Order: sequence, then C-alpha cells, then structure tokens
Amino acid sequence: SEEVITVLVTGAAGQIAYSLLLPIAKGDVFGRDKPVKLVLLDITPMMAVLNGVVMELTDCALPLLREVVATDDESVAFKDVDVALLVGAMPRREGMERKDLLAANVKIFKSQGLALDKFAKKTVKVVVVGNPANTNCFVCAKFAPSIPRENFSCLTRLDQSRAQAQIAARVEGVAAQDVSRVVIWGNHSSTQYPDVRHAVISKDGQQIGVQDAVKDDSWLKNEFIKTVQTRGAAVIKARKLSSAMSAANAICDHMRDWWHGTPEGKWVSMGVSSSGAYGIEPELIYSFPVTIDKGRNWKIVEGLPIDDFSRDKMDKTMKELQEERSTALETVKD
Ligand code: NAX
Repeated sequence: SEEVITVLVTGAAGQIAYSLLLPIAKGDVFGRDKPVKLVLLDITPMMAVLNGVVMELTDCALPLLREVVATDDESVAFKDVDVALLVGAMPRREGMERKDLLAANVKIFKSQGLALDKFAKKTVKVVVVGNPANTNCFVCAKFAPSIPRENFSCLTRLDQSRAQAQIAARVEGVAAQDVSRVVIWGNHSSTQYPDVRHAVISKDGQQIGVQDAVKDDSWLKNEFIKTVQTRGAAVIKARKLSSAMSAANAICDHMRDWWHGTPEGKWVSMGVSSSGAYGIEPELIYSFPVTIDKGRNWKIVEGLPIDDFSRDKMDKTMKELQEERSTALETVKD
C-alpha cells in the first residue's frame, strides 16, 4: 500500500490554520508526490466552523489529500501521527496578564504532551507554534517522555524571515533569499535576539557580510533588532489580527527543511532543546541556528564567535525562558 504521511494540525479552525492547510495538502511541504492525511483538532465549540474548513478542503479536489479527519478528541487526533503542528492555543484577551495566558496555555500543552506520549508514533516530529511557543514546547516534551527530545521544536522561523526581509529592504538590489545565516537566538518573544553578525549576502557569485553591506552599525544594533522583535505587534496594530499568512508560510518553511534537510551550507533557526552550546542551560527550548541532515536530525551550528553585545542579549532571553519555565512548572505540578 502507498505511504501516506499523517499530519495533525491543532487550532485547525483558527486563522493560521486557514493559511496552512492548503500548502500542506498540495504537497508544498512533504513533496509533490507524497500523499497526506490531515487530522484537524480544535475545541468542541469550534466543530461547526471546522466542518466548514473540511468542506473547503474537499472542494479543492486535491490529488494528494487522501483523507481529512476533524475532531475535538485528543485520543483520536494524536493517533499514529507522523507530524504534529501544534498551532492551537488560547488567545490573549483584553486585560489578561502574560502570566494568565501562560498558565492557560501550558495546561493545553501538558494534555497534548500526554496524548503524544500515548498515541503518536515515536518518530513524530512536533512543531509548537501556539504561544508562549518555547515554554509550551518545553512542557509538551516533558509530558511525552517516550518520544525523543530531539523530535520537539518550536517556531522561530517567522522571526528569521522577518529579519532577512528587513536586511533585504535596507540594501539596494538584494532580495530576502540572498540573505543567509541570520540567527534568531532564544525566546519567540520581544526578548529574542536577531543576530546578523554571521550573516552574509550572496549575490552574483559574490559574498559580502551583512555588516559590511549595511554600513550602519547603529541601525543594526538598534532599529533593526527592535523592528524584528516587535513585528508581531506591528502586524496586529495594522490588521487588528495577528500574523497568519506569514506565520503559516514560516511553519511550511520550518517543516519542509526538517523533513528534507537543509541545503549544504545553509542554516535555519528553530527552537530546540539546548545541548548546553553557547552557555545556554541544557534542555531549555531555545532558538539556535541548526543544520538538518537527510535523516531529519538537526544539529546546532557550534563555534560561532560571540561578542559582549551578543552575549548580553543571548543571556537576557535565556533568563526570560528560565522564568517562564518556573511559572509553567508551578502550573502543571498538580
Ligand atoms: P486563532 O485564535 O485564530 O486560532 C487558534 C485556534 O486554536 C482556535 O480555533 C481555538 O479554538 C483553537 N484552540 C484553543 N485551544 C485548543 C486546544 N486545547 N486544542 C485545539 N485547539 C485549540 O489563533 P491563530 O492566529 O491561528 O494563532 C495561533 C497561535 O499561534 C497563537 O497562540 C499565536 O500567539 C501563535 N503565533 C505564534 C507565532 C510563532 O512564530 N511562534 C507567530 C504567529 C502567532 O502569533
């Protein structure tokens, strides 16, 4: 029988999922010749909306989409999944403290960690998108001890793409894909550190460092970093809704590179379990530059020189993650 990749998307009635399901079902992520089964999880009150999404997927009459399952039951949703894209989370409501949001969402990811442990394939690849993404990922992995820790990641690829795009907009005649080796360090939050100290622009067979191409260190140290850190908020302000198209696109980029491997010499940023590299506390889910081999194993790019400016920013975002973890562990202990 043919091999079908089973892909779970949570928060499937939400706005990111609405931009995410079509590229997956069309073969943009796993391959144009790879059939997929989509499993869509959302909460009970969203089942009618989710049914509308299923109707639309059906109406696309896609050649690779073998089956669609829509459910509000985690024991159904996580059964034998190859890939789990954990997008669903509780949105931040007016007057809600960051702490309240964290508490609500960490409970969701405890429950989904337990479900992964019990029902998913042990080879499952997990991408946590729902915020706070790093800490949710930490909790999810903790409650799925039978699944290797390397199989858990969280999304910081949108931050990487935002950084590449800002550099491209600043340097005449350069496109975002000409910019490589931008690194996102740490938390997917406003403390993240978008680092261009190792980044290069490749154009017409030539390579030039981003710092040399931009020729404005003050802009790179201040406005550039701030713009990337606060881009999500800027989109919300403009659209009155959070990033969805760009987030879905970043999820596809993240998952495609994980599934197929990164091209020779290319790095991508993703939130993964720290090995202790760069003095980051082991097992924290921290965004690092990684390369990925054909066996779907990622490896942190080691040995990059870190100056005082970077060190300070890398430590600040680590500290925020340590604090989030303490709050999270307090919340899930009973
Ligand atoms: P929406 O509110 O449009 O959709 C979320 C969906 O999740 C809703 O349909 C909701 O019913 C569902 N949901 C809630 N609890 C659930 C549960 N226990 N199981 C399954 N489904 C559940 O949000 P959307 O704009 O799609 O964003 C989803 C998440 O992505 C948010 O947490 C958001 O903060 C986060 N983001 C993360 C990004 C990243 O780079 N890591 C960037 C984009 C985005 O802001």
